[in-house]
Amino acid sequence: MTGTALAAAPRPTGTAASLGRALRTRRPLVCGVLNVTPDSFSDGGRFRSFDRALERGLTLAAEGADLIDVGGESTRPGARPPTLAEELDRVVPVVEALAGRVAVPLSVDTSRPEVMGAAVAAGAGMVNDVRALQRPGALAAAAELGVPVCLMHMQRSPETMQEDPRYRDVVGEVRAFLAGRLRDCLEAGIPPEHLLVDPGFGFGKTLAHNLALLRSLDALTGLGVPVMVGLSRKSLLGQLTGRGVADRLPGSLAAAAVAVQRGATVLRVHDVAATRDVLAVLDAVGSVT
Ligand code: 7PM
Repeated sequence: MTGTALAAAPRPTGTAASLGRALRTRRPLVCGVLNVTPDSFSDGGRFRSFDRALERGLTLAAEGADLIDVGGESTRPGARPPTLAEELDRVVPVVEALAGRVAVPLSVDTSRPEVMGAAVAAGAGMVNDVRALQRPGALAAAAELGVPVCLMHMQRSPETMQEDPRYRDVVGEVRAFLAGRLRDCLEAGIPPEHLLVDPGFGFGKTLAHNLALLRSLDALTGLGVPVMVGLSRKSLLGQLTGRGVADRLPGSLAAAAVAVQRGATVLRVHDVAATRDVLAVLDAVGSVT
């Protein structure tokens, strides 16, 4: 593969159909992370967090994101989950505003069927669910919406997932879980070309578990659908480098490069422009598999 091939790869525009096409090329895509969380400092409250999220989304688009993942639930270990009304209030206005302003497809990071429906109605073209559509009604909702879906592996729940995670065979267990969810999605009528899987780095995993999954990412590409990875700024990089979250860009870029060389198709990242540079270099030397 050459630099020309990357430049010539179809760039997704704002629809689920074109996102599906871009995914089928298996060229690596960069997904920008857009967290819409309440502003704890200002009593501007939800209006200020809306403004900040919109601005951040426009920046991610300008940096060349192929996809922007909008999420209103912090899955930080131990975080209090938002109510349904809070999550809708955070996510839907941002999706609606961005959909009207950028050509980049939007994904909604949620486990709630109501949020999936409202976000797709507001212009989102994909669902990213860290609970892999296991909440009641989520599988049926996603099937009905007809958009691509990313199924992520998590052991237990965000509240408890980092309390002594254990596996007999982490790669085998994550692969078997995702294979089972893929089967359920196909049975529910989601077409295979709309499905992605993600090992869920940091979600109920120790450093050793995360490294085993990254090393053996080919076990997941073997499932036959694109693999998404979220490694950007995660604590495994802090464990490896000793750095705080603000200083993890070099580690994040190294991890992204490894993931692409091991077959990842979607990189979920905070630093879109820097990640695009990594892809340009890998592609030029034929390291995009
Ligand atoms: C606090 C801790 C806030 C962790 C946010 C996070 C993934 C995801 C997230 C991922 C997919 C983050 C995570 N991570 N969706 N959502 N894969 N598919 O670091 O790895 O962004 S939230």
